[in-house]
Amino acid sequence: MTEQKRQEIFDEAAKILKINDRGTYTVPTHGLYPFQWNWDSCLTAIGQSYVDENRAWLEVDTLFAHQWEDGMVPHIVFHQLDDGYFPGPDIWGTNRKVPTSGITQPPVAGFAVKRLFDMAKDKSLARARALDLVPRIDQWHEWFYNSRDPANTQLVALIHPWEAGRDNSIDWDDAFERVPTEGVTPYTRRDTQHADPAHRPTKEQYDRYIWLVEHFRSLGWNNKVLHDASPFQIVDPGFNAILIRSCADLAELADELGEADVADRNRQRAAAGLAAMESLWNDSLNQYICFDRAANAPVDSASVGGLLPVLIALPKQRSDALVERLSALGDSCNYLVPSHDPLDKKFDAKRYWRGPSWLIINYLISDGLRKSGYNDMALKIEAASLELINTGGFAEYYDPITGEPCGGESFTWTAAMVMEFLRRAA
Ligand code: 2M8
Repeated sequence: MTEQKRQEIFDEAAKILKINDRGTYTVPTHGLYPFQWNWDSCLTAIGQSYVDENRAWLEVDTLFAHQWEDGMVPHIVFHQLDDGYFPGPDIWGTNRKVPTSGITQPPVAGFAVKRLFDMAKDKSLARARALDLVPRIDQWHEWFYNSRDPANTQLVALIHPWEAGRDNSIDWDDAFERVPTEGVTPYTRRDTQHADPAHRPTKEQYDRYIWLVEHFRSLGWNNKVLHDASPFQIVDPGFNAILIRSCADLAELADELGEADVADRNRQRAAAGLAAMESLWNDSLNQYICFDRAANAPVDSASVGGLLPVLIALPKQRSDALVERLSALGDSCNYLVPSHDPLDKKFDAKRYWRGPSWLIINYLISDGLRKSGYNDMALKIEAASLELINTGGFAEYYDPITGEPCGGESFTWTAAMVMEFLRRAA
């Protein structure tokens, strides 16, 4: 790719961040997602720091201004009413001054804030902002182990697929059967008015998403009871890897800032989580897999969640195996990394998290690969990502076989990740 082309792509990415900027937070895309999403914002801040460091810190600050008293950081903050999205604040009923959802999302904040700090040109600004955020991220991490790991396994469970961020992954299919579809208050979906319904979750899946929301709402969003009361409890290796990596990064950052207690606590969490991750290894699929805690059974499903542990300091034998897996996936599609194995009969190339490639996932995976020295595979994934952008624009996700852009357009976190890919390719 020529220098001129790279500059054009960078400028386009910066334009998208600006278009979706609402002053103190950024929406994932106009129309389809009109509020602030948790992991979108943290990853977006990394892109924003290329153009305006102060604005990048503000993005994360705004999210943490809505942290719950118990430590949870909600998955959506409904800053302004907008009936273009369902389910809105009235369905969540969390009863907060600025309404939020009542569940969380992958905790990338520790990872992202460390990255913002490392990238910062204005070190005194970075120090001040990081010092303020570090204890709050630590509190969120503590919340996870208190609320989502009652038996002290050192692995946390999700209680709603939206928490994973991989909303309709094949990983949840069997466990989701236990979530009723009856008794849900009638509703009108809005997502299918913005995006192709064939690329979105099904009606049955939406019924179950909403059943869980109404169930948790009936329990007053009390995190002391939600985990045990949920028929859906999944231990996702991808989600746990993100938490472990964020704990490790927060520990390093806290050390640099002289916050020894935070550093120690998070180092311990990362070490314990890393050891526990081994229980999710599956020899026949040659990758990590989910564990269905409510059914007390492993989930035999080869999704990208099981590859995300490359983000953490795995034993070499495991990371070698995951690189082998990535290489095999590269043989069965044109654009790494598919969210599900294309050879599986349930693979669906265009349906959201059941097959398509997502650039945020590519970013996280290639970051982990580079950190542990697998540069060739990292380069392959970064090149595929830039090719997708070059031919398909800044989409929400892409068909990994044809490269066709799917879902929302002018997508914020896609743009932010591209800035990082361009830097690495420079
Ligand atoms: C998607 O999820 C939301 C619900 O949170 C939705 O479909 O309505 C997911 O891709 C999620 O990972 C992402 O954070 C969100 C906003 O981009 O959209």
